[in-house]
Formats: sequence, structure tokens, C-alpha cells
Amino acid sequence: MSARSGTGLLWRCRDRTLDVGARTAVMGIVNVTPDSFSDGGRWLRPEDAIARCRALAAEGADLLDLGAESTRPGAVAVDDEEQCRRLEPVLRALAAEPAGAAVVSVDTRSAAVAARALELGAHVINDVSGLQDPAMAATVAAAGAGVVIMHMRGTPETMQRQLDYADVLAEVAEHLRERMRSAVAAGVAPDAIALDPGIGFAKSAGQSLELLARTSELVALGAPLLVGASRKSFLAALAGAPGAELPPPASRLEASLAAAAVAVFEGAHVLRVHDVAATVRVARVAEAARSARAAAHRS
Ligand code: HH2
Repeated sequence: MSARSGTGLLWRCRDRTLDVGARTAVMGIVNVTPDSFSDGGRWLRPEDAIARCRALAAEGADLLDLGAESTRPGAVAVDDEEQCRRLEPVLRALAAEPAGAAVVSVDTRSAAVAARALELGAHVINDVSGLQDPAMAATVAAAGAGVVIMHMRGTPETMQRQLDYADVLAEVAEHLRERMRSAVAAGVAPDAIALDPGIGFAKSAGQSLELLARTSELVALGAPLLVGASRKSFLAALAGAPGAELPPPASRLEASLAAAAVAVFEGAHVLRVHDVAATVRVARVAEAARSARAAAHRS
């Protein structure tokens, strides 16, 4: 679907183009929320969020993903006005950063919030609902913005009651294919689209693990593939002793890095993470190993 350069795969996001083929892009998470599962409340004040964005960019984030609504299991929707109130001062500050600073993404399911964010200079809309808002695709298309189309079922409030799949990989792939077709029909440029299996969204721990392990089969869909496993509970459960209490999200670094290595080795193009500096180092090793495997298969 997307454009290929001599060295890789291009993801076009307004006036910015990310070459995500050979080098994995790292997207740093900054939740401007009181209740996100890992960093809730830490970056709610605009000055704290802005400082966090600058710190993650200095750690090597290629993109920053600003969220104003938690989508953890059970979370209740936040209205558009409140999302805009949380995002606007941060977006204004990022728009004033020097050219070449990190690409700015906004994590929202609302076309009205997306439109405001795009007016304020955001480059990417990250939509965990996969463009369910009827105005979302046209909003993204009009701005020439990049977009992340993620797989989920239901809403964050209801999704963990919808875990019945005959074949989770096949159903997620078919859903993403259909959402991508529908976005293109609504005017979104094919090379502006990235896809995401939605780890932890309407997925059991086993289903999340299967999607991570089968990343290469989703890469075959042809669009840049984003994986968001950072600090999620299925990793904590795998890393801990059987039956033990899960470690809190901030203590899930090694588990998250292991997931990042698997995703990159299996071909992922973008990693959405809380821990940017460590993930960048892991990504460089995993992509070198991936290239070495490809070179060995060619010779
Ligand atoms: N995961 C979360 C939020 N947004 N977007 C994409 N594309 N992929 C993901 O896996 C993804 C996402 C959940 O993580 P987080 O933002 O840390 O928590 P919360 O939703 O509680 O704010």
C-alpha cells in the first residue's frame, strides 16, 4: 500500500516523512490525563507535559504521542472540550519547537478533537477505534495527516468482554485491511496510513502474545506497522512468578524491552513506548539482527 524508498518504507505525515523501513521509529507516550494506566496524573499540568515531551525527544523519540483520554480497560470516554483543554497548551508549545523536532501525534477517537489538534500543527492522528467516528477519515484526509488505524472491538469500557476469536491474527488482519480500504475510499492517502493490531484492546493475554509473536504476518499487509506493548499487563504476567501479584506498570521495563525486541526482529516499523532511551537502544540491536538474517537468506 505505502510508498517504498530505496532503503525502506515511507510514512507520510503532512510535511514530515518518516523512513521506517530500515530504522524503527520510536513514538514516546505522553498522557495528559489524570488516570492513564501507567503515567496517569504525572503530565496533566501543561508545563509538566511539555517538559516530558522535550525529555523524550532528547532521548531519541522520533514521534511524540499526546493522549487526553485514557483507553485502558474500563475507562470512560472524555468529552471533546476536556480533551482539547488538556491538549491545546502542549500542542502550541510543540508547534513552536524548531523545524525537525519530533513528529507530533495525537491519540484520539474524536474527529472534532483531531481537527483542533491538526489546526494546532499535529502531524499524525492515532485512533484506537480505527476511524469509527464518521468524520475522522475526511478530517485526516483534508489535512494530509498521517494516521494510525488500530484494531479493537467495542469501547475501552466494554472491550474486555469481547474476546471470542476463531483466529485472532486472521480477524485482526481482515479488520485492518477493511478499515484501510475504507480510509482510502474517504480520501486518505495510502502512504499516510500505519496499522496497529491493538495489543491489549479486546484481547486476552494469550491473544496479545500471539499477535506480538506473529508481527511479521501483519507487516505483510504492506503499511507501516506500529506495535504498542509498553508496560501492558500481559507482559507483567509473563515476566512474573506464576500466581504472584503483577508488578506495577513502572516496573515493567525489561518485559517491555523484550517485547520491543521481538516486534522489531519480526519487522515492526514503529514502537509506541513509555521508556524511549532504552527502547531506542534495543531497537538498534534488533533491527541489526533482522538485517543480518535477511542478508544471510539472500546469500
Ligand atoms: N495503547 C494505549 C493507548 N493508545 N495507541 C495505539 N496506536 N496503540 C496502542 O497499543 C495504544 C494506543 C494504551 O496505553 P497508554 O496510553 O499508556 O494508557 P492509557 O490508555 O491508560 O492512557
